[in-house]
Amino acid sequence: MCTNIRHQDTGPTLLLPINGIHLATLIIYISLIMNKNLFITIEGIEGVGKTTQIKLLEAYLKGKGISFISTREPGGTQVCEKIRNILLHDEMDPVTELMLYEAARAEHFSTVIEPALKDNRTVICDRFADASIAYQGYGRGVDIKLIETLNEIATKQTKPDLTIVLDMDLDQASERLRKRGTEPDKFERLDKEFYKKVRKGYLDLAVKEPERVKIINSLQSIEKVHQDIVSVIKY
Ligand code: ATM
Repeated sequence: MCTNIRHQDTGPTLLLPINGIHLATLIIYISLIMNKNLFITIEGIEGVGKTTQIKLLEAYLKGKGISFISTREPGGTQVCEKIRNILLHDEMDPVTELMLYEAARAEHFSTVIEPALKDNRTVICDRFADASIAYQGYGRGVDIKLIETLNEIATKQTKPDLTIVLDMDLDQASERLRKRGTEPDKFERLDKEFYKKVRKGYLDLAVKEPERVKIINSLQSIEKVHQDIVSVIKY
């Protein structure tokens, strides 16, 4: 688990009260906010509006002057983008598929995510380890314990500080995908039953880890979904 709040030496204590709050307390509070880096992952089934919400979140963090990187899985490096291309277009055995996701994750985590977190930057990651639980575990039926073990290896036992699951009814999500009208990859060709299981995977994760995994109803307006995301981030 990465540390959310980095302590900073705030210098000599000032004891001037402003509206009942000591100036020293105020300074510490502001410096804590300014130094708080978070590891945030965004999840959900296809068609829930992840891309739009990630763009809005990036603009929000930029507006706040927060140092961040935005990346994705599978992907985020040249090697991982090559693995992504195989994963999204070729059919394969579910365990092979899992291992390719985990290989990409190990590479991405150690070369992109971990250095950014060590550099005290916030990381927004479009999908991460929970996607393997939801898609390969719930969706494809691969043993969850095996996935958890491989996730721990690939992420050096790091969990996001916050995972936002954008959630909506399957019919609405597939209607959005249909309207998008782009060439479907192998996941977009999968049937409704598969996505029902994946969605359940995400909902179960939120029950299991309610502090970390937050479900946000993405059937609401784009602006309301964004506000809900900001309200759980608490920057
Ligand atoms: P995006 O289209 O959100 O970038 O994700 C690519 C696909 O990879 C996505 N497909 N759908 N739907 C989910 C899938 N995926 C997994 O199956 N397991 C994983 O561990 C990850 C990170 C993604």
